[in-house]
Amino acid sequence: MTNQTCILIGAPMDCGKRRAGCLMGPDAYRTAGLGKALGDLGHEVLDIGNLSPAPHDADDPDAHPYARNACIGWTQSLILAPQWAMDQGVPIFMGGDHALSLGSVAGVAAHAAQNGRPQFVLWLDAHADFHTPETTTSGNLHGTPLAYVTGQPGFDGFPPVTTPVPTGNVCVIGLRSVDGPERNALQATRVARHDMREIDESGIARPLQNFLSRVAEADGALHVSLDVDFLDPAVAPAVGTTVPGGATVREAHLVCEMLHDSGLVTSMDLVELNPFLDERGRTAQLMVDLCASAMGRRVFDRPTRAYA
Ligand code: Z70
Ligand code: MN
Ligand code: MN
Ligand code: MN
Repeated sequence: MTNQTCILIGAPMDCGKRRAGCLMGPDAYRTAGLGKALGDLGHEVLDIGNLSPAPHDADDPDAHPYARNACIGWTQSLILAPQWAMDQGVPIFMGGDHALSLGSVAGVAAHAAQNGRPQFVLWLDAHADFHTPETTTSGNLHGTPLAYVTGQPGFDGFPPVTTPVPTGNVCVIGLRSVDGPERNALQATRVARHDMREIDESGIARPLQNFLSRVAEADGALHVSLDVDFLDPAVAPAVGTTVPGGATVREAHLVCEMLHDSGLVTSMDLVELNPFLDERGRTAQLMVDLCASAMGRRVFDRPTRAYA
C-alpha cells in the first residue's frame, strides 16, 4: 500500500450519553502519539485540531432523548468535514462518543455518492447502536448512529440523510449487548451481524474476509467505526459502558491488519475512549496501536492478499 495522507480530525463530542469524559479523547490520542505512529509508517499526517458543534439551542437536562440539540449541532458540523477531508486523504475522526458517527458516516456516504461509489461500513462494537430516538430507553444518542446513517425514521430535527448507507453494505462485529427493539429492527435488515459466539466458534477473520470481498467486488468506499468497547474491558478499561467478553488484543490487531492489507479503508472513527477512566493511558495507547495496524504497521511483510 502506498503512503497516504491521514487527516486527524478531533471531535470532542460528549453529549451522546450522560457520563462525561469522551471530550478528552482527541487529546489522549495526541498524547499517546497517534500522529507520530502514522508518520513513522511513512504517511503524511495532518492534524487539523478539533471541530466544534454548529450553533444549537440549549438542551433541557431532563429531556428524552438526552442532549438532542447538542447532538444535532455536532452532526451538522461533522457531516461537512468529509467534503474536503475525503479529497485530501483518509480522515480519522478522533472521538468523542459514538454519536459522532451520525455525522462522520453520513458525511462520508454523501461524499462517496457524489463520486459514484457505494459506501460500506464496518462497525466494531459490543453494541448494535441501532436504536432510533423513538426506541431508545436510555435516551443516549450514542446508541443510535447506525440507525441514522442507514436512513431509519425518527430523527426529527437532525440533518436529513440524503444518501443512506444500504443495510446490506453494513457489517457489525463484536456484538454482545443488543437491546430487544434493536435486535428486532436489525433482524429485519440485511446488516451482517456477527456476535462473540460466532467469533468464538469460527474466528474473527472469516466474517471480515467475507465482508471485505464484497466491498472489493463493489469497488466500495469503506468506513471503519471502532468503538473502544469492541475490546474486552480487561485490556481496554477506558470506556463508560464496559461489556465483558470482548475482542482480545490479538483479534483486534488481526482485524486491523486485514483491513490494511485489503487497501479498502477510506475513513475511520475512533470512538468512546473516556480518558478519565483509563489506567496510565493504556486504552489510548492500544487504540493508537490498532489504528497504526490499520494503516500498515506490521511485524513482517506478507504477499498482498486479494479480497475480490
Ligand atoms: C444501549 C443504549 C451504547 C455505545 C453503549 C447501549 C448503547 N443499547 N453504545 N455504548 N457505544 O443505551 O441504547
Ligand atoms: Mn470531493
Ligand atoms: Mn458504539
Ligand atoms: Mn459500544
